[in-house]
Amino acid sequence: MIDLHYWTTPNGHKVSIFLEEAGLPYKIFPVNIGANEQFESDFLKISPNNKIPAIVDHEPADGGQPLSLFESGAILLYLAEKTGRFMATDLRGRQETLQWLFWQMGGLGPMAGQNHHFNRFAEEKIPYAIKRYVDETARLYGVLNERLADRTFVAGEDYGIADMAIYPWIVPHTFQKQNLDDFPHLKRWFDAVGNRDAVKRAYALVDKINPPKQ
Ligand SMILES: N[C@@H](CCC(=O)N[C@@H](CS)C(=O)NCC(=O)O)C(=O)O
Repeated sequence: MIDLHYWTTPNGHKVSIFLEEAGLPYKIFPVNIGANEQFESDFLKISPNNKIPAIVDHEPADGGQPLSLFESGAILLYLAEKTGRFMATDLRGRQETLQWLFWQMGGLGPMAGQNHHFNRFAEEKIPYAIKRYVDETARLYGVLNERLADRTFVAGEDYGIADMAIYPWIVPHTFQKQNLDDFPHLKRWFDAVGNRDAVKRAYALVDKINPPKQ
């Protein structure tokens, strides 16, 4: 059994998508980041950077004590290695996945996150900051669009953890002031990933855990 410390945000969705895709048994422990639950001492023991997602694997492959992990990229990699799924194991295929996983973790996630912050959440609307992050998000969408011009999924012909890491950061594209019609290859991929049953199940958790306020 895997404990998933989760909230209904892009980084949270990455891990729920993996767990649904792999059919691994898991239990959700909601961490309401809007209510500052990420700062509670029990959670900090698992996730010292006070952010979701985090997991605890009660059946690690070494048969030892439960293993806890934070950082969504590290979690996806761990789960791919644990299950032997959703990442190529040959030298070159593995590097394709890792590059794009790290591209998401170091580029798309942080830049789109700042885009959300300055566009939506900041009380003071700072035109310079909004433009900087909207433009950078557009640049990254362009890079991804090119990448998807001649392959089905981000790492190649097989769907995997790079797709799972990136998809949740494209879902709020309207928020990020991006139009998917400007990125046709990305749009084709986005629709294909969004139509997967496991992805739909992962997103259905939102209504259960953090339903939109009426
Ligand atoms: N690099 C981290 C980022 C995680 C992250 O930013 N989580 C956000 C929600 S998407 C969070 O928990 N924020 C709470 C806070 O910053 O206090 C990862 O990918 O796991």
